[in-house]
Amino acid sequence: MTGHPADEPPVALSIGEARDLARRVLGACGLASDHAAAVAETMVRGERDGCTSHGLYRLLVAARSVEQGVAVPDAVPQVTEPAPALVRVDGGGGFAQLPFERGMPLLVAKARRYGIAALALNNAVHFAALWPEVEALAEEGLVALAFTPSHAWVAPEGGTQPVFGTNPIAFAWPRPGRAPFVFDFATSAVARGEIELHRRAGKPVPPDWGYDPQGQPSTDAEAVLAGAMRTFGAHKGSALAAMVELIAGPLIGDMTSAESMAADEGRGGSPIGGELILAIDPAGFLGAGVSDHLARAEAMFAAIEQQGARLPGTRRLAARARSDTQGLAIPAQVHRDIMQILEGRPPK
Ligand code: NDP
Ligand code: PYC
Repeated sequence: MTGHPADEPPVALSIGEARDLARRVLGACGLASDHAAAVAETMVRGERDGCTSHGLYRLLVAARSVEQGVAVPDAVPQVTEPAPALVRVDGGGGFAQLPFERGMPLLVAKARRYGIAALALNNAVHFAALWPEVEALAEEGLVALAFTPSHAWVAPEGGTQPVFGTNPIAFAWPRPGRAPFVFDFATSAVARGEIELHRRAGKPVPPDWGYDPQGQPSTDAEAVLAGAMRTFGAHKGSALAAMVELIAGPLIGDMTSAESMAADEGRGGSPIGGELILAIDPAGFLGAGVSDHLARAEAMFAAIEQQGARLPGTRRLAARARSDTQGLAIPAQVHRDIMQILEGRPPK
C-alpha cells in the first residue's frame, strides 16, 4: 500500500446490493421511482459488464445533473408516431432511460411490421453507455444502431478547439442461441468518463487523447478536460463524429453538442438532447432465408476468432459472467463519494 486512493481495497457489493444502492441514491436525489429504477438498471449493467466509466460512478454524474437543475427528476415521457415507421419520445428534460423503455416496444413492433423503423429520443439527459439499448433490441432478433451527440468537448481532426461531442456509435447483431454481437464506442479517442477516472485517480493520460487549453498535446487529465479531446482514427473518427451530430441532432430536431454545451450554462451537467436508434428486422429483406443468411454471419465471426482476434463484447460478457458469480468491486473512493449523496452532501 502506498496510501494512494487506487491502493485502497474496493468495496464488495452483490448485483442486488448495487441495484438497491443506486435506487436509494437516485431516490435521495429526488428522482421519481420509475426514473430511479430505469437509471439504476443502466448503471448496474455498466458496472456488471466492467464498463467502470459508465457504471456506478455515474451516480455522481447523475446526482450533479439533478442538483444543478439540468435533469428534470419526474419528467413524464411522451410517445408519438410522426410517421408509420417512426417513433418519437419526448423525454421532457429527464434522463433518457425511461423514455427508451417507453418507446422500445413500439419501435420493435414497427421494425417487425415495416422491416425498418427509427426511434428519436428528444429532450433527454444522456449520461450512459448505449450498448444496453442496442443489446436489448438484438435480443428481440433485430439489428440495431444508436447514436447520440454530447457536449462540445472534442476537436475536429486538424483543429484543437472543441466542436463535437464524444458522440458514441453502438451496433448490435442478433446471433441465434448466443449473446448478440455488440460494439459501442465513442468517436473520440476515448470516452470522457475515462479521462475523468484518470483525473480522480491522479493518473496521466496517453499523449494522443487530447490538447490543453492552449492547443498543445497533454498527458494531464485535468488539462485535457479543460482543453479539447481528440477524435479516434484521425479524419475518419472526425467525420463519424460529424455524422452523429447531424443524424442525432438537426435530423431529429434536437441539439448539437455545441448547443447542448451552451444550454448547460456552465452547470457541469450531462449532455441534454437527442438520440437516434434504428432497428432493422432481418426478415424484412430475407423472409424465409433468415436462418441461412444469419449462419453466413456466424462464419465471419468464426473467421475472426479462429485467428486469435476477439469480437467486440467478449471482454464485457466475460466481466458479466464474473460479476454474476463473484459480485462487484467498487473503488473505495467512488463508494465513499456515492455514500455522501445519501448523507445529503453535494455530489463530488
Ligand atoms: P472503448 O474504446 O473501450 O471501445 C469499446 C468497444 O470496443 C467495445 O465494444 C469493446 O468491446 C470493443 N473493443 C475494445 N477493445 C477491443 C479489441 N481489442 N478487440 C475487439 N473489440 C474491442 O470505448 P469508449 O471509451 O470509446 O466508450 C466507452 C463507453 O462510453 C461506450 O459504451 C459509450 O456508449 C459510452 N459513451 C457514452 C456517451 C454518451 O454521450 N452517452 C459518450 C461517449 C461514450 P468490450 O466491451 O468487450 O471490450
Ligand atoms: O464518457 O464521453 C462520455 C460521456 C458523455 C456522456 C455520457 N458519457
